[in-house]
Amino acid sequence: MANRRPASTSDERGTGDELHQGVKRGERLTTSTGVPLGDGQNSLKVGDRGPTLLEDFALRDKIFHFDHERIPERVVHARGYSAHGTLECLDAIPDLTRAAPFQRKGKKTEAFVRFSTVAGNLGSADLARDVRGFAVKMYTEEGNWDLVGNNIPVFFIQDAVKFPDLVHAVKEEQDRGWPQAQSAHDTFWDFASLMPESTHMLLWQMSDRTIPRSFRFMEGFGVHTYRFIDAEGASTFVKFHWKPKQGLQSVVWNEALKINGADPDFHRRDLYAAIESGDHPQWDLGVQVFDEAFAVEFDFDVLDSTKLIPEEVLPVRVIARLTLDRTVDNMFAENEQVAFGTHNVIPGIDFSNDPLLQGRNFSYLDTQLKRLGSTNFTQLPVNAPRCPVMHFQRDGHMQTDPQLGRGTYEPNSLSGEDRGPRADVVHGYQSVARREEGPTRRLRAESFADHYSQARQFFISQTEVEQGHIIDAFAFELAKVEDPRIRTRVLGNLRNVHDDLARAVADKLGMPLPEAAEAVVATRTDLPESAALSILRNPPASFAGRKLGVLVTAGSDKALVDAVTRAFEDAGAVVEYVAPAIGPVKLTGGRSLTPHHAIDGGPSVLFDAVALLPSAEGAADLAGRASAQDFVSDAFAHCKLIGTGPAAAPLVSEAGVEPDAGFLDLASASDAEGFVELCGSLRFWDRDIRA
Ligand code: HDE
Repeated sequence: MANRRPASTSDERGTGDELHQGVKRGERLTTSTGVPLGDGQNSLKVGDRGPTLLEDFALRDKIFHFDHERIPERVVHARGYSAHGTLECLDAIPDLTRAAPFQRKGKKTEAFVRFSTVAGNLGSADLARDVRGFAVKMYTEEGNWDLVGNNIPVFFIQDAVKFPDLVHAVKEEQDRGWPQAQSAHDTFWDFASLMPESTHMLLWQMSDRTIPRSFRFMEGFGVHTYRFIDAEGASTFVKFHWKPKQGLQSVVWNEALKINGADPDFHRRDLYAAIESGDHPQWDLGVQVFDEAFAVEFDFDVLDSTKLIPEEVLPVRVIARLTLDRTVDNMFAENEQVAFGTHNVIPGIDFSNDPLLQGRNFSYLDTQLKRLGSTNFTQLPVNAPRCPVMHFQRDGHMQTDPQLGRGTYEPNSLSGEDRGPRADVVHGYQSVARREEGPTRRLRAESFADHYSQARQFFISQTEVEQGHIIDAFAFELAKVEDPRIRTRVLGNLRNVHDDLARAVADKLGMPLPEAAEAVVATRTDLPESAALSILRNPPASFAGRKLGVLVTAGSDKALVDAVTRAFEDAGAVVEYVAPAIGPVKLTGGRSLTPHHAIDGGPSVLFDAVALLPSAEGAADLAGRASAQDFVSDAFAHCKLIGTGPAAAPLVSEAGVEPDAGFLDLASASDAEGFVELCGSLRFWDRDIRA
């Protein structure tokens, strides 16, 4: 808004909507109480050079509000990114649950999703090796239902009482303030090594699941066993799964490190760009439903959040589809102020006795008060139910509902004949009627004691490439641990998972293999492989939704650039151009192309595959530049598919790279289709150069 001169007389200010100098009422700069300002650039001073007067209410109003702009960031999951969307029922299941979103095929429910990392603070980088939060709020006509999940189906601990310890261990160390957003330090591994129940989750955490290519390419899990309740009150157990229609994809660790430097907002930018371009990401919502008899028969306790139920044992039934189609308008109002809670369930959904879930049900409500400052956070637009709300909760900080009437208690005879809003025995929320008995004790059930069998199952279910990445990740993290006793303890635990794993990690650390740690249960069940646990055994159908980086220079072949662009865009991919400078690039035939990145700011880690289409002079120039050499050698080291135009050879050889079967000659426009096809496999893993 422009700086405006003071009005010289009150007559000149005008009336109605038109104000002095044409500023309309709605556009006037005002204080927070609506007083129009005559000068927004200068504080009120005595004379030309001060002092500034305390009387300046406009200055005080502005600074006062600014001073209080920040609210506490989330104690975990501080860094997140959100989007709006819709859940559509694909398969109605009224026989299993009376939950509103699943009563009718085609039924649509408004939804809001927040993805997050866990350990880093709000300003940390997106590609931290970390679990991702996958929290979904569904605004049903029977109230808000939150499914507050992660992208990993198990958790580190079995009892909520250990959560503060886990979080203290992984967050930056209190006596030094680092490391940020990393588990690669002594306190985390100290805790993990002393809590063997974390072993299964550690395997997931050290896998490529924790360095997803984007939020769009990861699964989500409710983790705990919940309950469905049908209209008659009968209940079954249920576990929730989100399966991305885009397929699964992760980056490699060396790439993650570089993405964090090149674009710390890589994941949020990706989600924003996809939605804004109309490529709306989708996830199928699936359920594993089982009864008491299955729970008793199953090898592990279904109340133990460090265990999963393999999909091969109990298939996932798809019941709905989530589509994200709208980005947030205001990060604070939506991403920061959204308040998720596992306690937000609706009729038809109930809890199990999972001790982790029971603890969460307290924590989420409690933490919102700390963050949002008032019990009235449910009135904020992003949290407000879309159905009528009737209760006698009154007042509180920042109450915005001008509640009317005399009777503020239930029942009361002053609110009309039906005595005000009353509980509905037939349609209202009913908890499962369950029988519980036993002495009150603080103990860990014996059925929770096997910490290694499923960790082993996870390891053997991975491809060789993925196993290699897990080994590298353990070695990377433990090499950052200063105290060798901690490393030894971790290796002792890993021996109980798989000797090949423990030995490979020990070798990489240059440490002897210790004795296996003493296990709570000596017998480990040898479970079969489960293909569903691997990313690479579940490849995407095509390159759609991925990004190709095309290196161009002045004099690049226009026909070839166009053909490659068209072929990839037709396949649903995004194409971005990288050039020596950000200014327009003249291709053959005189057409100008505007690059998306200058080579220094557009490294190949930002793309899923690359095409090198420089002109001969351009290639000779780029061959001498470190950024261009890195562009090629990184793409190679990260196993990317590389398309090479007729003049790219000097650049490739100067980058020290020997073309292999992951390269495709783009000799002419007709080769473009073949390259898209090849890129559908995403990586050329034969080249996997491990750390
Ligand atoms: Fe959370 N967790 N958590 N958590 N969690 C929070 O709530 C907590 C756990 C998860 O985008 C906090 O609003 C306890 C498992 C997500 O706003 C807090 C325990 C899973 C998010 C909290 C767990 C999660 C949170 C911090 C152990 C996967 C981000 C801010 C008993 C199923 C939600 C907040 C968002 C956030 C407590 C374990 C997922 C403190 C006590 C298991 C996705 O309430």
